[in-house]
Amino acid sequence: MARKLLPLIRDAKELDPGNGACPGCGSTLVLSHLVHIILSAGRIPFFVIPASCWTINIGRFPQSIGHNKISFDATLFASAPAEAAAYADVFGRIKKREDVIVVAFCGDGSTYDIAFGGVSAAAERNDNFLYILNDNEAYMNTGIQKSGATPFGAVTTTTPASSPKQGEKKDIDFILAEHKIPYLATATLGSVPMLKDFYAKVEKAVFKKGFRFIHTLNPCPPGWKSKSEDTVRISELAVMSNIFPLVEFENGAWRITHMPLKTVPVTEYLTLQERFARLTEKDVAFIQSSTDERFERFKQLSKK
Ligand SMILES: Cc1ncc(C[n+]2csc(CCOP(=O)(O)OP(=O)(O)O)c2C)c(N)n1
Repeated sequence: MARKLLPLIRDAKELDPGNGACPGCGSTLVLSHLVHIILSAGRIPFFVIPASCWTINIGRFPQSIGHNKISFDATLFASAPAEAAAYADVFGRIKKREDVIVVAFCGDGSTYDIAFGGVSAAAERNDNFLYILNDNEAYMNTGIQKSGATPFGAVTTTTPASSPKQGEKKDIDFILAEHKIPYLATATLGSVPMLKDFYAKVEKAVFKKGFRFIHTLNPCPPGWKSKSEDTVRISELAVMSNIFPLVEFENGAWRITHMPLKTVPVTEYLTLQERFARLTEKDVAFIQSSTDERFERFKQLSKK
């Protein structure tokens, strides 16, 4: 992967300008680089995208983006994992198209809540496709409703300022690892080392078989009430504060893939997002301690 990384990154232009995504949308970066890595690896992606921002961003003719570089099927939430499995079977077993990789690109509302049973079933069957979780921590396309991925203390339209989200974010990484899947990783596009980390993980996942799951955390300026120009910085701070550790689960073992050179308090991440404006000091202390606890767990697991 060290080979020609910078030209690869520089040439990642699979999504044309003028697509339907909001300014500063973190998942645009992820999708663009994802397609680029897959094509550079000599594979053709076939996307399955359940109802979400990306069914709108990607397919509104005539502004549909990427021309013919992205083929996709827009599906219902609940059937997306089963449809991805079926496409993988048709391309692989029936048509012998080893060059095609099926990618399910699904939001957090879909993954954590509405299609959760289908995701679990596909993981348990070890269906042969790559699952990219586009986690922007709420149902964004329909107006910022709380999902199972919404973090403690965040304001959404269904957890308003008078009563921000009380429960914690569902821990999808550990839940899926418990399905004993061949590969799971986390990624977010902050600094260049984090981008490199993403490239290495996607490349690895492309060449593996079975159910591969990459959890990407993607800032959403309208939903997070953050500035568009802060998206990359927020992603970087998510990692530096250990709110979103960059890890990998492979052959039954956890590994931290990127240790921040400098750790920062969670407040640095939280204050760039107005959705957290209602947090009390006690809330921040709670977020800090649960963040530290979870990161310690990854550290212990990585040592094994
Ligand atoms: C069963 C069902 N319920 C609700 C909707 C309406 N709907 C369309 S997109 C969407 C939001 C999806 O949220 P998420 O999966 O987090 O993706 P994002 O919009 O954030 O990209 C909803 C609720 C739907 N299409 N189908």
